[in-house]
Amino acid sequence: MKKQLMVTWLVAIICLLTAKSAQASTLYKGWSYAIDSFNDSTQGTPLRVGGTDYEIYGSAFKQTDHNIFLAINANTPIGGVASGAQDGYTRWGDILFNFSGQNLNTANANGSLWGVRFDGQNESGVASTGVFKDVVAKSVAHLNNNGFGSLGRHNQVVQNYGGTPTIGDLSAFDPYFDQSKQVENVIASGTKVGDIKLLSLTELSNLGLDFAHFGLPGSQTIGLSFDRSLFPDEGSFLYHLAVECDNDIIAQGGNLERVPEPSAILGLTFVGLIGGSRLRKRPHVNQ
Ligand SMILES: [Ca+2]
Ligand SMILES: [Ca+2]
Ligand SMILES: [Ca+2]
Repeated sequence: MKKQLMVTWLVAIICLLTAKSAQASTLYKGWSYAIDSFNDSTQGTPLRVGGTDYEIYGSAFKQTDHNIFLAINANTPIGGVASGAQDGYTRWGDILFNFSGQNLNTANANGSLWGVRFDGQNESGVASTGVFKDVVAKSVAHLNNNGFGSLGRHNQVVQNYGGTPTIGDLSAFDPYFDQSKQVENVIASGTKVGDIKLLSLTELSNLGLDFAHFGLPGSQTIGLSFDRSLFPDEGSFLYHLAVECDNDIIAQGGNLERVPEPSAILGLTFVGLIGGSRLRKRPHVNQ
């Protein structure tokens, strides 16, 4: 029994180490941070690169027993900025979570993405803000004045203008994204599972969020939360978020940890008690 227990613990420790090493994000005061390039957004004619209204600097993720928290540091406010877009504004896309381990094209074709819509005026295909499952995503970049036509072309132009394109935890050229097309940035369709709550700067600060620690200069800090139970019980994920025009994109990887249920804790205690009593009895059996 002791040997079995030791093997179980070793496996658990190895799994934990493997899971941690797979994350490129930085953990600080309970939040996991992804930092994006400070100079890989584009805007306007003549073209400006870096530090524009669409610049995304970083994002952060936090899980507790009851909530999931997400935060973004960028220059685009909720509600967007007036632009040459067909609807007159370039707003935020939706946050698109992938738990499948597949690249974005495959997961999207399977309708297995999850989405979080927080900008109620954007060009998402769903009617309200909230958390959505069974999501198929689409790109609205072409409707929002993106003349680049593809992620690869945008990356190239940023480089030509002296910028360094990245996608948060990922390289700008990571095969997760299809370089030959504009990246899907809003929910096309999905099933709503619950609501989100937008958080104030004070609430975020009280939760330990600290973008300043990483020197992020974005004029906007956006934060939201939703109930932990809305998301899958466990598993590693990658999410990405772009402005509607795809003129900057960030991605962050992480790991959802299963929340121990009170009954499971009681069960473990019970097993432990039985195990303990057997161990104590063993010397008597041997005698
Ligand atoms: Ca950026
Ligand atoms: Ca728009
Ligand atoms: Ca970027």
